Amino acid sequence: MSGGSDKSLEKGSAPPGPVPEGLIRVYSMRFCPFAQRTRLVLKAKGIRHEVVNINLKNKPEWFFKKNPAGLVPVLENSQGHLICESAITCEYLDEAYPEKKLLPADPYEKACQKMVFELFSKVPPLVGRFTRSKNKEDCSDLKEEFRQEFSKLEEVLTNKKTTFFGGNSLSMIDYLIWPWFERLEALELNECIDHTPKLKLWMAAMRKDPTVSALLTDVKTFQGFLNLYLQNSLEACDYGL
Ligand SMILES: N[C@@H](CCC(=O)N[C@@H](CS)C(=O)NCC(=O)O)C(=O)O
Repeated sequence: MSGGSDKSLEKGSAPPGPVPEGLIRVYSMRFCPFAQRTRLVLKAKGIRHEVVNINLKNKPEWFFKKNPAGLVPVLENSQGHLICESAITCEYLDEAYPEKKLLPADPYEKACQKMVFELFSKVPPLVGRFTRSKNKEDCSDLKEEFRQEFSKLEEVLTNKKTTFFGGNSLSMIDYLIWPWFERLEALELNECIDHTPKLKLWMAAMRKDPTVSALLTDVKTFQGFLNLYLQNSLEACDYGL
């Protein structure tokens, strides 16, 4: 069983065999924020799982049979069911493994989590744009966009008067949005949360969660990956191994 730090499988590699009974597999990439959502949920719920890392710059041919879009994360269970799209994988895990529920049972509370998810939805593409434009142009416009998106989330915390987005304890929505906040420091975007003190406190509280802290990537390693990734290096996914 792999915990997630195995080298990635690439073009020409043999496909992994069927998933053993009692285990679920996630196809992942160590630095992918979407796959991190799924890994956080697997870990938080204590689900026995294995991680198969995929080299996304040099994908194995067989990976398209797991997800025709060629994206991670993908879940595969011992019945051969395949589930892709990070938010869908997380909801699936919460339903298929009902112990330690991360989503609220109450329909209104669940709807509130989904509304926060929508409110957050501009952040991942913004991080993508920022990552690609770094060092190439002045990023003050993008930074202003970050500030605007973050103030929408600050407002949620202000109105709710809770530490986390679903209440006073950590729940699904916090895990779904966390991976992009974890990367702010490595991207040198920390200044964008200077005017959102509640979001800052939320980040500090998140770092203390045992699941979050177990899956943290240190800043230097992430920057090392990013550097290779931006040069289109085939080795980027395995940086630091
Ligand atoms: N909407 C997808 C996005 C997943 C995604 O973009 N994953 C990236 C890695 S962070 C990927 O697999 N990229 C491979 C590619 O673009 O070819 C989800 O939520 O799962």
